[in-house]
Amino acid sequence: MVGPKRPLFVLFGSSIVQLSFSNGGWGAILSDIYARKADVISRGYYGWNSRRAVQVLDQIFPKDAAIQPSLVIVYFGGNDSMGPHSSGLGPHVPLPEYIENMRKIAIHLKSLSDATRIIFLSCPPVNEAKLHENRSPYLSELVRTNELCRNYSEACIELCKEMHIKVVDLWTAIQKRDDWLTACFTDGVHLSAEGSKIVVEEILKVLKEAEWEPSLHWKSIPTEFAEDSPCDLVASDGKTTLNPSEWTFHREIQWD
Ligand SMILES: *[C@@H]1O[C@H](CO)[C@@H](O)[C@H](O)[C@H]1NC(C)=O
Ligand SMILES: *[C@H]1O[C@H](CO)[C@@H](O)[C@H](O)[C@H]1NC(C)=O
Repeated sequence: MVGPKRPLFVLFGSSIVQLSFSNGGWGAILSDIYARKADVISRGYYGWNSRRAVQVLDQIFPKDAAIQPSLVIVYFGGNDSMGPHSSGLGPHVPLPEYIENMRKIAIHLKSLSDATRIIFLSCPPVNEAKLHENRSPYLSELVRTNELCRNYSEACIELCKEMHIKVVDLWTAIQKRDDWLTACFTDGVHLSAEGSKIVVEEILKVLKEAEWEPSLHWKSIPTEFAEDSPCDLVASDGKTTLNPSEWTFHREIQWD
């Protein structure tokens, strides 16, 4: 642990979470936006489905932890939605089980503390042609279609409505861009920096609009050690100092 205490944000999910600190990913962007405000940490597991997530929920989010997360952003579904393999092995999770697993995750997270907020991300689309092109000689054929992604996305959104959980409809959000097929992925599945920007925009929109008390939107969270100091840079008047603690002009995008 390091001090002072800041709100803890946890990103929990499969590869779209694990890779979110790579290549201008959405985890890295959130971490930058919340610099000096909240600690954004990743519990992302490449290749995981919701079944594996449920098996380790108590280890990742112990109920008796001294500090509970203020926000958990959850993403599972891409791997679950892959078609079943004839051997019974592989990441496929049938839709009804996926919904029950996501429900278990939500119930567990809600039980951590009254102040733990949750956002689910639904399954994003895939570029089917690109996936086909990238077929790996090391893997059995994977059945992955955009229609399957949509069905898992819709089921996730439905569950969130029922459980009053905030949700980002990634399947729809990504496809709003005309060039989504080429712009939003690195390999047809995983998000490029452009795809990640959409994820960030959607998450910030939820955080801004949520009626949560206290608000978790970045502009509402105090900046650590933001007081003026005689050690700050001296202004051109030669008498005062300039406090840089709230500066954001280094960012390529001025996030709202
Ligand atoms: C997706 O859901 C629709 C409507 O429930 C269903 O008719 C369709 O078969 C599903 N698609 C796949 C690929 O499972
Ligand atoms: C699912 O897992 C496989 C590896 O097992 C990975 O290649 C794929 O990108 C993952 N997809 C998502 C959307 O998490």
